[in-house]
Amino acid sequence: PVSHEFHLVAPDHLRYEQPSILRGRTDVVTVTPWLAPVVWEGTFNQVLLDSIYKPKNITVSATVFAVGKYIMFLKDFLETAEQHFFVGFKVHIYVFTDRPNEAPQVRMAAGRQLTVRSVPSSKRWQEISARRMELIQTLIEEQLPNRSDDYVFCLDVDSKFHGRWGAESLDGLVAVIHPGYYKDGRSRFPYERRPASRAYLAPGEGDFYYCGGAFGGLLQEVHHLAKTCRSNFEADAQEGIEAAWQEESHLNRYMWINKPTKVLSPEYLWQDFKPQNPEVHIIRFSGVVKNYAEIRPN
Ligand code: UD2
Repeated sequence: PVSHEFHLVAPDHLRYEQPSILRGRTDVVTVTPWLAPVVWEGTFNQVLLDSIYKPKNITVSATVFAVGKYIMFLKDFLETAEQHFFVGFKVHIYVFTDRPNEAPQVRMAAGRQLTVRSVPSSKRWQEISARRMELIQTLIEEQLPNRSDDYVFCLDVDSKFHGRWGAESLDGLVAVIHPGYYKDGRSRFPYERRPASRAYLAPGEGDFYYCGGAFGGLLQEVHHLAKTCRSNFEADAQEGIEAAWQEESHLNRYMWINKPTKVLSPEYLWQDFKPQNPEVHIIRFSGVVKNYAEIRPN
């Protein structure tokens, strides 16, 4: 089958507002220096995008981990995903948990399915968070059909959807700007700063600080990312080193070398404790406030 990734076909009957190359968002940057779009509200037409992507009959998968007490976040995550995440598309959500019996029963709309997979528990939260890369890698190898135009997003469970997250986010390799650092200079980014780690970024390196809590893209792209981050993480561990922010540090290193083809603004991962900034016109997905001492195993 021919990949339709770069072949956007719109129905010719569709009428929508005339695009302009003179007017648009002026308060934010909407393209990176390597010419990847940065997705902000007001930069895309959702009706147009839906009518381009729906006929392609793609499946959008999502992975979410709910290990230990994090199972308590799963119900809200799944229920709000029903309301906002790729509504009208074929969606397959894979939940990884050590408590499959406690997974909530959530009614999924037609065309949407949920698969719960068992994973071992862990005593260290760092390990749970970091092992996700390994499980994402094997999921893509073993479970996801080899379809060159399907997508997967990997998302933190301690979060909820509040607004549309749809076809505008689709691309080869998709990273999300972390809401905590997007106004800072790169010297303040919490990259791994020890040269001994494979996640190391030197002063003067790095484009943005991307979050570990949301990333995605085409299956083969995410597979390459997960495999690379996993092997670098494990090689570091062999040498007794754990990157400052575990897999998030390795992801940031990866995205420095492998530039994302689309960048999602912090609309796509906000944090509930932060007041909404004026350039953020809509919060689509946001981390809930949590008490680390209560929910983490250590
Ligand atoms: C940040 C990142 C997170 C990860 C982490 C570094 C964002 C918003 N969050 O968040 O993605 O990169 O730093 O390690 O970018 N989990 C469990 N059970 C546990 C602990 C974690 O299931 O006991 C899973 C769960 O899906 C959770 C994810 O791992 O959403 C990340 O852990 P976190 O939310 O505790 O990490 P946090 O908030 O420090």
